[in-house]
Amino acid sequence: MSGRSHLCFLLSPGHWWTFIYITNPMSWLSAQSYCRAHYTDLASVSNMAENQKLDQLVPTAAKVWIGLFRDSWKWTDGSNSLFRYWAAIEPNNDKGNEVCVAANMEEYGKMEDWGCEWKKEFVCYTENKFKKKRKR
Ligand SMILES: [Ca+2]
Repeated sequence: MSGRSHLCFLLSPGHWWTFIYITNPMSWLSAQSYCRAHYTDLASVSNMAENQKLDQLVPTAAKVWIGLFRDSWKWTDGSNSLFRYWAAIEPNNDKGNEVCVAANMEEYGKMEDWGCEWKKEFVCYTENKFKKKRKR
């Protein structure tokens, strides 16, 4: 299908994680709704290894919504990861109105706060605890 691509990786033994890159630009809230309806949520990026997966998946010129937003910075999926990878001068809360976070792939996924109403491509995730496949 056009409009999306994805990348699966093993988070820990038996624990798969998939990032799904959605190329239809949406506001952060619409992107969150879309991810929750079709996958688990907007992507949480919890460490440099996951940031590198994001970097592998999303083309360099893109800025993509991820699951981080300001409420003293929280991940929308409830993850308590303290990983932050801010770009220089970010978060700057420009015009006092920047509550949602995009990863700037031109800067290897560094994070920038943005007004949530901007329409951007985004990355969802889904989580699969590995089930042993039985051969039939
Ligand atoms: Ca900013």
